Amino acid sequence: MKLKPLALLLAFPPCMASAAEIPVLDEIVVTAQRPGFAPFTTAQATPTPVLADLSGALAELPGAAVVKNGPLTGIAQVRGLSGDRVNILVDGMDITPACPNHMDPPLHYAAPADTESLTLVAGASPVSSGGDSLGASIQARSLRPAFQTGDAWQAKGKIDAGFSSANDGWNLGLNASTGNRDNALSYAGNFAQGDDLKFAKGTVKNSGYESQRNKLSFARGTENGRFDVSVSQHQVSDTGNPALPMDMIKDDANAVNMAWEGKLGDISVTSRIYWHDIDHLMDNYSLRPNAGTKMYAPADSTDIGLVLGGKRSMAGGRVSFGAEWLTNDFDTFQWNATTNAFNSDILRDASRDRLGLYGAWQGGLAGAWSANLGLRSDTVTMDTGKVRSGATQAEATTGLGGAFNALTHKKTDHNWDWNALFQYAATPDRGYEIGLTRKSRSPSLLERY
Ligand SMILES: [Cu+2]
Repeated sequence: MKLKPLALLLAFPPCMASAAEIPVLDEIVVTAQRPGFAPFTTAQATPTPVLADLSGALAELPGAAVVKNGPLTGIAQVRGLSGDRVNILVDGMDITPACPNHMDPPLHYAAPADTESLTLVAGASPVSSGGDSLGASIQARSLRPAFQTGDAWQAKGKIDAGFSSANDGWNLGLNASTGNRDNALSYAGNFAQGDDLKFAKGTVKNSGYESQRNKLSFARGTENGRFDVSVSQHQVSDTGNPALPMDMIKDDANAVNMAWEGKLGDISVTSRIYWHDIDHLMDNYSLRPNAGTKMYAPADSTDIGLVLGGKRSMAGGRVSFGAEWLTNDFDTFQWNATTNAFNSDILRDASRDRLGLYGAWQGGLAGAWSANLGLRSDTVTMDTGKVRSGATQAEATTGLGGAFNALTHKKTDHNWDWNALFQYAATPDRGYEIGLTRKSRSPSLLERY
């Protein structure tokens, strides 16, 4: 008999009410893009905000590894291809590292505390995910300012902090935002510092780091889309690169990134224009003992990009098309600090321009088959100036420098890519994919010259 009250309770739980009391909700119509053809090798990570460098999050993804040449230097490697062979976009920006040793690979310019997601397509990827690369595609995306409901401005904030006793390292992430129905404004700050890494019998020399990142973002909702603009500043100082012959003494970058996405008639449009400028300095004596010749090497890399893409329903599926125009200006030279004299140019007045055009169709085939078929062209034009050498900084006329200066440096490549990806949905939770792609890339400025 003692069990009866419990049985009654289960039969008539407190939340149960008569049908007449159930409120009838308004019909809600959700309008969104249907998910695209995502290759099965797509994986996504949500980085922990207390990472000093975002590349640490990449190692969690299947097929990916990180070549860690320093605490803020993680070069992406996916299925054996690394560096420039992997296509990496940071908030849609294709960033050319300034450092000839890639102390500053693209993910170096993403703030971990501000990064919402890191997406990897490890295998055969559609041409729309990028060109001029042989391997995987990686996209880092930061938090965008969020609109609120109603006309009143509402404020939100977030603080992330971490400490590591192994190197007395600390990390601070700040995010403050305010917005209403049509406008949103946010500030993101990410600060990290650490000393040399300690172990039982000593320290790992040149493994300390210091970074400061600040970003202001504004978003405006329009009738048929949204406009975003962000201005960011990135400062790194006295960061070791124990695996390389020099250390990163300074790495400052500024960026302006503007995007609009929305609908133009039946077409979903994404557009972006950005400027990203890096001022890099490395040397072989400030952070490490050096009894030999002391050298330093400044480098400057400026990227400007214009990206336009569209999608619309067509031919029983979805057609996507786009154009990307990217230009990079690059300079780097060596200075002898022991004699306080110019040593030589590595690259002088170098430039690399790329125009990418693509078109793709994706949709269902017969039965449970679906496909993504794409074609892409990238035209890459490179050039560089004559190099100087010696304390007089005269243009070289003899030796290797003279032979290089006697050549014509301008080169143009026409590269073609295509992809044919097929998926078969055997059951709702089991599928098969087969894909064939042709990928091509032109050498980087440093590889070519
Ligand atoms: Cu460097």
